[in-house]
Amino acid sequence: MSKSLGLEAQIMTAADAAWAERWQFVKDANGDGLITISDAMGWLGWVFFAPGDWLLLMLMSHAPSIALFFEITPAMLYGTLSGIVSPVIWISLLLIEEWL
Ligand SMILES: [Ca+2]
Repeated sequence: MSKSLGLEAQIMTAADAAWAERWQFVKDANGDGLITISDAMGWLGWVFFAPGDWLLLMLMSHAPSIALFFEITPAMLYGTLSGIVSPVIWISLLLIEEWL
């Protein structure tokens, strides 16, 4: 097995684990043991980053060679790239919905 194929398998395995964790909604977003208004930013972040995180996870799971080329890892969920991609997708979805 070449090094590239081994890395692709690793990123796919990591993406599977990250996928399960990413789509689990946790009410106590800040982990302080209470559900309060302080968790609201976590809830908003969970929704806001969803499209970008979905795209990153799909690349890691289904196109690992592309994910490796762009150095995309599960650590990038909720990160800068997802923060750039997510609003573009949200705005596109809103525009598409408006045109329909
Ligand atoms: Ca909390």
